[in-house]
Amino acid sequence: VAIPEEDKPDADTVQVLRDLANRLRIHSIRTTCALSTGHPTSCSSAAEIMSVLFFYIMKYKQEDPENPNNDRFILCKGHAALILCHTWVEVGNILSLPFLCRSDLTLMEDFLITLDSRDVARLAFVDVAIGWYGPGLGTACGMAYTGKYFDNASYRVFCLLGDGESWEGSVWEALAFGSHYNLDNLMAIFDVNRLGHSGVLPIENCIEIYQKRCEAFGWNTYVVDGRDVEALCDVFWQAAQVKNKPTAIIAKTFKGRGIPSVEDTENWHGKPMPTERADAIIKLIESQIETNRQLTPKSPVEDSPYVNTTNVEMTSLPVYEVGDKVATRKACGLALAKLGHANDRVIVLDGDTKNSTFSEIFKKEHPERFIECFIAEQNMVNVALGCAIRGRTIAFVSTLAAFLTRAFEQIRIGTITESNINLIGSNSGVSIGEDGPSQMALEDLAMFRAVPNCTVFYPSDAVSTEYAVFLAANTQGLCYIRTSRPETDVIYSPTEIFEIGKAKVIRQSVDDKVTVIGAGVTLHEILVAADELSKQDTPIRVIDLFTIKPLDTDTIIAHAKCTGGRIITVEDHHLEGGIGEAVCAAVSMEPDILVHSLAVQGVPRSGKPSELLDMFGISARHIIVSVKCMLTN
Ligand SMILES: Cc1ncc(C[n+]2csc(CCOP(=O)(O)OP(=O)(O)O)c2C)c(N)n1
Ligand SMILES: *[C@@H]1O[C@H](CO)[C@@H](O)[C@H](O)[C@H]1NC(C)=O
Ligand SMILES: *[C@@H]1O[C@H](CO)[C@@H](O)[C@H](O)[C@H]1NC(C)=O
Ligand SMILES: *[C@@H]1O[C@H](CO)[C@@H](O)[C@H](O)[C@H]1NC(C)=O
Ligand SMILES: CC(=O)N[C@H]1CO[C@H](CO)[C@@H](O)[C@@H]1O
Repeated sequence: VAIPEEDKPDADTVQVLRDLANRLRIHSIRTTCALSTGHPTSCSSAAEIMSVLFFYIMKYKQEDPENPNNDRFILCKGHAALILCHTWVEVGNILSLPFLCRSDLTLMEDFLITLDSRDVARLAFVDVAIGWYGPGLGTACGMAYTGKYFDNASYRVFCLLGDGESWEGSVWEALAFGSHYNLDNLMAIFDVNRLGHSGVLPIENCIEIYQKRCEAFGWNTYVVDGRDVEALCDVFWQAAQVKNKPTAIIAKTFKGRGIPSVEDTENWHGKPMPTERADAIIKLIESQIETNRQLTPKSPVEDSPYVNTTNVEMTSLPVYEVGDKVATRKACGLALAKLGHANDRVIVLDGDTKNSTFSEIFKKEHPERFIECFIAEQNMVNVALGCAIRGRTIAFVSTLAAFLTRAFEQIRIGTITESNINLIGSNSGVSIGEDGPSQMALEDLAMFRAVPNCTVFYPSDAVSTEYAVFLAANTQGLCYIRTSRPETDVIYSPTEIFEIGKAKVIRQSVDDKVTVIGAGVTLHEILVAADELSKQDTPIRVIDLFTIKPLDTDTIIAHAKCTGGRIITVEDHHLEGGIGEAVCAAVSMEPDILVHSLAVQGVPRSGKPSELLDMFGISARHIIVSVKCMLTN
């Protein structure tokens, strides 16, 4: 289909778009020179793409970058951050970039970060932090999925990737996802400038090869000369007519475009132009500018619904009775389904494990809010980040805890973006039994504890699991909920009050000799040990942590002091980075407290859950021995 005359940019507009691109080039060269750092050549290759997108294609309110009706833009190739900032200067939203100093720019280019944590203006037009290449397209998929299926709104999602970046596997996971879910509101633009950081990329500028690959992944595709603003306007118009398929635009570009003896040559990644040459370069580019006109972006269609994702209330108490036998993974699935009734923006993503994590219960009750992400965990976390951006949804990601480790980088990025997603890892530890060591998450607590501001829940029964799910939904920032496979006793009454950072003391007497701390399956081993020890006149105090981070240091120290300073921790996790080390760190300033930790050491094996708890030293029998040992030494 040919683009109708009325949608074609007239000759004047074409020239203004070219001029805007050149102005963006000049700004990028100037700023990077002034700061002696930055990526002017990465900016330069994308200048026409940026001017066409922001001044001819995208629909948004220039005075309100976070407006829910706006088209979204994700700069996957985050090192070109400066061109995005200068585009917004040209858009007129920010007058200049007065706050930029050298370290700000380095930080911004590395992370495309929201700068508010450093007491400078927040870049309201940046939705997601991207300095690690690869996650942008999956995040864009999440935003597009939300736009199409949850918001049912007209806004579209544009994302700009580097060709070097496209060697990341997560880009291909996202391509598979985007076409499977017919995300026709999603446009990926590949800036194929032939060069990466340290050299020439494998398929150079054979844009047809990129095109075939994207087509094979089910995308509608175009190849285009990325310097030609009319051609770019044309393919973006074509793409907007296509239903049920996302579009990939493969743009042949030149790194350092417009800069003599730098354009398309190696060794210029991340280097400002030499100051003695900068003026001449800028003059040359300026000589191609013919107008001083601005263009006003088109207004968005205002059809994005108002959403409220705050203060989700538990409308009825948990239905369990003390003594019921329920696996926490199942209680988690049931709690998600209940949460979904309390707020219609709750969504759940799973990676083909829904009948193990029991997220299938949520799916059954809220099929339109369940996203099957298949076996692509990195992409699943990226999609969830995208769904949660701008507070559009309350997103829960569930899979086996072991499989979340492969999405660790995506999880880290979540904290930089101040993302608000919740991760559920089920089937943790050796207590999964027969499935064997590859499926046993024994390092997940270490991983999530290391993430800044991540709240780590490790509930021990069905009631506390339900409270954990509701607390996570109402907690800003990343949350992790660790659940277990075995069926265990319900130990709490439905009216018990749970708070983040508050442990429960569940056995207590004046004669207690040792404080024993656990969570999840080990708590039940501790209770068995406590019964046996109390028959033998050695009562112990038992603490259920509920959250591993933040850790209830006050409760731990206070109770340890009542039991002669003796603490034993028991966990279905490796020693390194787990509950034992968290407790040791918490009591490290207390000279009279001694901690002994029981944890899974070495590589486990397949077996019956109870056999494995015993084999790896975290069963009731081992707890009894440890208590006695500690008292005789
Ligand atoms: C995951 C990851 N690996 C490596 C890097 C280091 N790095 C930064 S930019 C870059 C080259 C990017 O090339 P390309 O995607 O083609 O972008 P452009 O040429 O437009 O700068 C590399 C390797 C990174 N930022 N993230
Ligand atoms: C969002 O919904 C909650 C729960 O119904 C309510 O308490 C809160 O006031 C609402 N927030 C806004 C901004 O409407
Ligand atoms: C999930 O489904 C698979 C295949 O049907 C089955 O083998 C497995 O036992 C199921 N798991 C659960 C927990 O129901
Ligand atoms: C982390 O949490 C602290 C305390 O709640 C808060 O002050 C800080 O802003 C948070 N940091 C980030 C990056 O969210
Ligand atoms: C903007 C948008 O996508 N609107 C859609 C909302 O849902 C109805 C019914 O499925 C569609 O017909 C609209 O096109």
